[in-house]
Amino acid sequence: MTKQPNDNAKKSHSSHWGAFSGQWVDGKLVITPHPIDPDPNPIIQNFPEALRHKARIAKPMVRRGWLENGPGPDDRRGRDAFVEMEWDEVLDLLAGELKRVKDAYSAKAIYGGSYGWSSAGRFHHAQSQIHRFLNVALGGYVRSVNSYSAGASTVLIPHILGNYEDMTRRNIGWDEIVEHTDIILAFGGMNTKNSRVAGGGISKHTEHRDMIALSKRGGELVLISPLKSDLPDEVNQDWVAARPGTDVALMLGIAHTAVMDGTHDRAFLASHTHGWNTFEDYLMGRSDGQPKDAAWAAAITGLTADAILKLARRLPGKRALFVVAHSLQRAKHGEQPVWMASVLSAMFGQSGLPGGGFGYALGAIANYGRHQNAVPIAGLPQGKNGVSEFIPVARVSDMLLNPGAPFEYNGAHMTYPDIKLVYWAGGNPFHHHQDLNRLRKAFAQVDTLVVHDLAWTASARHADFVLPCTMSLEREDIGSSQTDPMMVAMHQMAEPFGDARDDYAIFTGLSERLGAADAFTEGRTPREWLKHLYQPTYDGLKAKGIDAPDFDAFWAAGEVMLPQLPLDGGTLRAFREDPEGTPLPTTSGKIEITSDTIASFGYDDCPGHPVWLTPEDVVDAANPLQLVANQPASRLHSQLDFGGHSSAEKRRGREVARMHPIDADARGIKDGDIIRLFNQRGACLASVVVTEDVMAGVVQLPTGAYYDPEDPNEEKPLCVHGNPNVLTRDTGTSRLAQGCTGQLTVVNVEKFTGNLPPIQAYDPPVPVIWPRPPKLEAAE
Ligand SMILES: Nc1nc2c(c(=O)[nH]1)N[C@H]1C(S)=C(S)[C@@H](COP(=O)(O)OP(=O)(O)OC[C@H]3O[C@@H](n4cnc5c(=O)[nH]c(N)nc54)[C@H](O)[C@@H]3O)O[C@H]1N2
Ligand SMILES: Nc1nc2c(c(=O)[nH]1)N[C@H]1C(S)=C(S)[C@@H](COP(=O)(O)OP(=O)(O)OC[C@H]3O[C@@H](n4cnc5c(=O)[nH]c(N)nc54)[C@H](O)[C@@H]3O)O[C@H]1N2
Ligand SMILES: [Mo]
Repeated sequence: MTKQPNDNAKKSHSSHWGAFSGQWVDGKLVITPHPIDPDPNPIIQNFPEALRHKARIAKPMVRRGWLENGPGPDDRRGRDAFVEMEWDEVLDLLAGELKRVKDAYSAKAIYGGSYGWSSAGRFHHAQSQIHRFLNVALGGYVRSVNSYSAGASTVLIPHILGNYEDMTRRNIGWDEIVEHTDIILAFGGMNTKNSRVAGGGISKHTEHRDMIALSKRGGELVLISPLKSDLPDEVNQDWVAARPGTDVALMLGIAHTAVMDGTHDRAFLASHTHGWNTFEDYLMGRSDGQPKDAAWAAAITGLTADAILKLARRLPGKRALFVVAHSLQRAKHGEQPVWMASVLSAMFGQSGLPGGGFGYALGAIANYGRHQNAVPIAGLPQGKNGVSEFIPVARVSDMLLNPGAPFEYNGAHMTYPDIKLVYWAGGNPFHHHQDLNRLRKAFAQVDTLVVHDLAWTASARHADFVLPCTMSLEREDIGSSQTDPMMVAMHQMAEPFGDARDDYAIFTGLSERLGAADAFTEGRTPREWLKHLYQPTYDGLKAKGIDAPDFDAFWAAGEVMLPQLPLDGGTLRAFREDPEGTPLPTTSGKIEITSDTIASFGYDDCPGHPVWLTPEDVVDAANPLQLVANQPASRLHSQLDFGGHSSAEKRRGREVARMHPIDADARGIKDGDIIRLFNQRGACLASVVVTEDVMAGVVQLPTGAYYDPEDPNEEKPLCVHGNPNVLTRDTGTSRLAQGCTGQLTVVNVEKFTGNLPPIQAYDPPVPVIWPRPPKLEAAE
């Protein structure tokens, strides 16, 4: 293994932000994007400063209250002191606690959902590591299903169209869009700050180029979003600023107009869809007395009826693509816009056509709309989970606060398990979860909370065991994704920070103590695992007659290109071409405009066809502004928030909120001020940019600034840094999917005039001595 961080060689690496190389020049790490990337992500520039930042965790730590009182509920989590430990001592202690919980309650008392993006890399992928460890060494864990990204659509799409991966990864491709599409209605936009990010890393960021090519050919892009920046300026001539959360009303208004004009494709609806008539009765107001016409939609969306009519009349006869960003469904009743966009796509006869139809989440992440690899890429095998209990991922606080309580999910009646130990590696719940003051209460309930991270996130600060792990730059790995042709040898370019260890080494140490070392490691070193994981790709290349490099040659070259499959439109195109011969895997075998299965669940918050439902959060005198809490441009979620690029994008050390001049003027707020955003759940500070690029009535604050409570002893402390999840509501999308709803809520905003509290989120806790030195004890 290359061990000298300063050997000055240029080394290949990969991240969720793309492929790059790193080189030490005069004691500084210089990061250069891979030359084949036409639109590199500046987020990779967070690495150099992050590598040795004070926010890194240097040594294992255990919470003092846990040492004093042993495991058990404790509301001091997040405001307690920490005690430093050596690895052997801390691993002995933690292995003992894992065994205690397993023996006393079984593995059903361990929550190992551990949601989070971790770092790129097939082997050190923290989610795979933790799940393998819990399965192999403890017999399993309570898991989580679905994601914060696509909580509603992952459950809905199989009911209405078919397999989620197939519909989102094989249905629509950028190459076909550039060639065929006439008009895109982009609900939530296609912001390249988002599409330059991908699970596993994409080597060529081509979305910007492709949108420009489409536009040059005469393709129209219509942005429907509260933020003008959600489409690149060059292609953004048509900004439709509908009120956030009202897209379904707009879509219904378009659908109503098409029916009135007779421009909908009745033949396609008859041959390829199920349940049009029931839906049409609702659309035309025959079942509820309210036609969903343009005037009705105008009152809800804040657009004019004329604008809605005009938009609807731009679609007939065109190759039309309806794109719905993840964000629309990360909100109350998030199932509805996804379902309704699929209905629009069928009404205009576009489903399954090249470059037409329904493009779910296209442009939200670089993995969508691309070619699939033609050879396999391996992941770390996770073993078998002996526990069958699970929760929809965003119900974590509900679970911890209400053990044994009933809840509904996708037609099932379930109960929350009774969790004693929570184990997190590779995620930051204090980034991703809603209503953080409620999450603090939830984490106070458990016996023991374990966190592996590379930095002092608020999740680490709330843990009982804090175990420092390496950054990907400090270890070797293979970078690859199913939708990218370049496999990257991720070379090590720095020594581990402090006493940090790889997650693999930490889990190996615990496995040894739990008598499962051989089962966990299979006798392989990390380098041997990389060779093992490379093998299926190598075999796949060989089987195609490609002169594939063996592992050593791949490692020396730094990369290998993989062949890819042509775009074929997946099962939806096959269904379009032959609806009888290749039916969709839905209940009816067709596109479900009405789902008899969903109707049979009897959910008022997700009935049998798409409907407009009033959101839970509506503006009122107390909370007059809608908050859009979207993805940050300057980092991935909370990752490396302390890095150079992320820090440079802040103002006065705070995350930047944006609001319209009308709303700012009404509150005496000026560009550059510090504002306080607040509602009944919490409050945070942010700096503010005043701009007409945000629609009036909306304040936007991206996620990801490390949660930084001014006084953690308070029940609802002020976050001085700008984490919007102190404000968001912890509620599921509906009883169907129970997905995350973090994107939207309502708040009030005022100018902050007090003394600006310092940022403390990156200061590592000062360890205390424990037990107290014998000298002091004797003096008592
Ligand atoms: N309000 C609101 N909230 C949201 C969203 C929203 O739109 N609005 N979006 C949601 C979405 S879509 C998502 S996907 C989630 C994302 O939520 P998360 O995925 O939890 O966020 P990250 O900041 O990526 O967390 C990854 C953590 O893993 C750590 N890490 C990195 N590499 C390693 C490693 O090798 N080992 C270990 N042990 N740790 C490592 C990082 O330091 C970081 O703390 O947030 C959700 N939350
Ligand atoms: N730079 C960067 N890129 C990322 C990520 C990141 O953290 N940083 N995270 C990645 C992940 S995990 C995911 S899941 C994707 C997330 O993909 P998305 O969830 O689609 O991304 P967001 O930026 O949260 O939202 C996109 C836009 O939707 C708009 N919007 C919000 N509410 C509404 C609404 O009700 N109606 C309409 N029409 N528009 C609305 C907002 O203006 C917002 O900018 O992004 C990925 N890309
Ligand atoms: Mo996500």
